[in-house]
Amino acid sequence: MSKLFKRLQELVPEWRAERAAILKDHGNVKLSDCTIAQAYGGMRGVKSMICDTSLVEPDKGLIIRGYPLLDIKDLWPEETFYLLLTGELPDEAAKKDMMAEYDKRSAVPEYVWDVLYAMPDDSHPMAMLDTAILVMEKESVFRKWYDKGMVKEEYWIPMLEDSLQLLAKLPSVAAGVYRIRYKKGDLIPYVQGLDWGANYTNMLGIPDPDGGFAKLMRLYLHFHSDHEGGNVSANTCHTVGSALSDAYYSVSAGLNGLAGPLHGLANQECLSWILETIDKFGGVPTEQQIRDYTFETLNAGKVIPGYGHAVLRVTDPRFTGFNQFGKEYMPNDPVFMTVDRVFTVVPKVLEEYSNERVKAGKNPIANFWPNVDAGSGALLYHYGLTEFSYYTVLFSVSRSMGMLAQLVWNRAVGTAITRPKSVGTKFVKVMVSK
Ligand code: NMX
Ligand code: MLT
Repeated sequence: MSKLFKRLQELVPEWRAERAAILKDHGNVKLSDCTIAQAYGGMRGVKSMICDTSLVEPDKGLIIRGYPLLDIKDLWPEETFYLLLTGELPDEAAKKDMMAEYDKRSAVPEYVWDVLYAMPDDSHPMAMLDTAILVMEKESVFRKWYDKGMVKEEYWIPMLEDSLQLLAKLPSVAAGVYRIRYKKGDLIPYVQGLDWGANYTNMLGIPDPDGGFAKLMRLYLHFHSDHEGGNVSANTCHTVGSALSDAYYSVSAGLNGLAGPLHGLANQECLSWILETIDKFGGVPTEQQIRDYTFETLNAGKVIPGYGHAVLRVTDPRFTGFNQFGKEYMPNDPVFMTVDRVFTVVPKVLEEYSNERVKAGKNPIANFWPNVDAGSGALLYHYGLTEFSYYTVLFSVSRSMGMLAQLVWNRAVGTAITRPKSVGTKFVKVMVSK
């Protein structure tokens, strides 16, 4: 029995008792109102779900189980998952135990490779990853237990097993997607005893003589792991899971949302935009050139990828952490230098542009600052991962930790099936006429 499982066995009854007491004593307390603008506007800011794994404060950014991200930036992803689930930082023994739990479950069924090799050569890597996850659904322990019959209190146990199974295989599957999609040769096997991040790096097959890429990978996997419950991927996974669909269905669904350009695909768009500017100006662009190109992009009706956020109103600490990494390990890399210079220019341009939009009767841009996607691509590019249409797969491997931790937690506390009430335009018109 894993240390994680044992600890959860102790914690789950406490969480249930806490939830029951809150509901019994304060169930009628109002958390939020919802205006018509919010209903039309993606429910922005409406507090209508509970998520304990992490919190995003508009003026601070990601806080995982009470720890601001940059205070725990050196955690390895194995530790992140333990923290997300239990709310506690694992000691060295628990970290090693997590690695052993992944090792035990790392073998990828052969049929996954058959399916991936059979996909069209020009499939998007995200479509490949999501298909690979979905095709493994038949392995679900949750579904088997459910079909046999289990009590609600047990739901989290097979959900945890499915989560560990999936997480243990994801680095191999994601690296396989890379090697198959970009025709890099044979698959590279998983190495028992090597950590999750280094294993993933190794299986991509990109030379890493000084271990710098593995270091970046651990940071990357940790930073993207969770962003509270309302983001598109987590929220989708949550909704699908609330119907008691198993982890394979739920995570695959969540990742289909991550594949959108306003969400996780922004990281590929970002690097593409940065490389375009370098190409256009024949090297690291000047501030004036970046300013001109930013306006050109906006005037063409496009968004500046990597900037703005639905919740954040400051620079994303994940961007700050990646920027610090770049300054330490690749200060003279032209792609990194461009990202850094863009950071000094784009927020001011977005502010000016937003003011013009308001004068023209449009919505302001709510946040001018970089989000997680603005800088990560330059770091990956530096280490030789240059196929940027692959970048959202890396985000996915990491985000699966948050989605799965939320699924286990929700099944542990008995969260109900999601079913908000929708209203029609007629209803709105009647409301406003009163
Ligand atoms: N460039 C140009 N316009 C923008 C930008 C931007 N970076 N950010 C927001 N706007 C526009 C937005 O399109 C909207 O216009 P309209 O009313 O005409 O539809 C207006 O400003 C108001 O939007 P906001 O309230 O500021 O932002 P919202 O919460 O709706 O959306 C994002 C948040 C993140 C979707 C938006 O800022 C965006 O599209 N950013 C660029 C894409 C990106 O970086 N996405 C990655 C987010 C992080 N992640 O990994 O998921
Ligand atoms: C995320 O990491 O999910 C993004 O920053 C988007 C969000 O939080 O809405």
